[in-house]
Amino acid sequence: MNQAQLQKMDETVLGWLDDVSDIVMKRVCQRMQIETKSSHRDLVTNVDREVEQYYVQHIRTFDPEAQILGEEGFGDAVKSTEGRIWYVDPIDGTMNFVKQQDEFATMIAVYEDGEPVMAWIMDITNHDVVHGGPDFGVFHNEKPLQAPADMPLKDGLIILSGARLLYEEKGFPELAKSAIGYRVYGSAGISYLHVLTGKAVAYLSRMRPWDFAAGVVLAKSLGLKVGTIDEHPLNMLLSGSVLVATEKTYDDIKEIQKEWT
Ligand code: 2AM
Ligand code: CA
Ligand code: CA
Ligand code: CA
Repeated sequence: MNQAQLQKMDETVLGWLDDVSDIVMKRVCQRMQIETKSSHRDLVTNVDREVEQYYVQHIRTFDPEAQILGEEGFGDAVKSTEGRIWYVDPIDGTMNFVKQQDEFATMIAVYEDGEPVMAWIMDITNHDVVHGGPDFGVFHNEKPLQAPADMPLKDGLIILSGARLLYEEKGFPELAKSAIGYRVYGSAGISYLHVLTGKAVAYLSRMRPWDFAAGVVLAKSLGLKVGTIDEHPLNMLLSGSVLVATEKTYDDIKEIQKEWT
């Protein structure tokens, strides 16, 4: 896509994010319909569905040829990474949305033939957006975002998934102990924002494609390292234990991983 097309896409999606933040902040004050999915800790609300339907409807008009992979199932049954795919996570951190009413995000990413094009992550309560792509640059709201300092694990905060830290015997506790400190946010989007803006040196969690698609685009565009800690390389249609880190921290984590595999 050329610069003018990327610019138009960015402006359009930023407009959708304004609408979505209005919808969500209005709904936060109302009574929500809360249902469970795979377990009593896996929640979905009417707002998750409403926002995904908003995105799907607007994406279909803006980019009718593209496929849509959304968490709540209003998109397409995507079978291949060929062509353009929009990854949509309407509310990321639904548990935080329901219980804390802050620290949740909305995420969109566009890939073409499996390669990153553009992405947007918005901290909804703070109306704080990181957006951009490899051929566009990365912006924190209106300002260009510089690459975070290349800090080693011992000097930085690592963000981990709470479930894996608690239940996984190998690996995660060692990583938490090797960092200067560790954090658990309950939202992949919020976690990515911390790494992208240099507040943390790494984020590691097992996730589905709509959880990591936007974070991966923005991290790669900023020169952060992206990979997995499973035996499989990153697959844009499957779950993966996705690691985003500064270069030094990435190497530190791979070194520590040698001792647990
Ligand atoms: P979600 O809120 O969009 O589902 C912490 O729970 C992070 O892991 C969130 O980003 C959450 O995204 C994601 N996650 C992925 N699978 C989950 C599951 N089965 N239950 C709860 N959270 C999940
Ligand atoms: Ca969910
Ligand atoms: Ca998510
Ligand atoms: Ca979600």
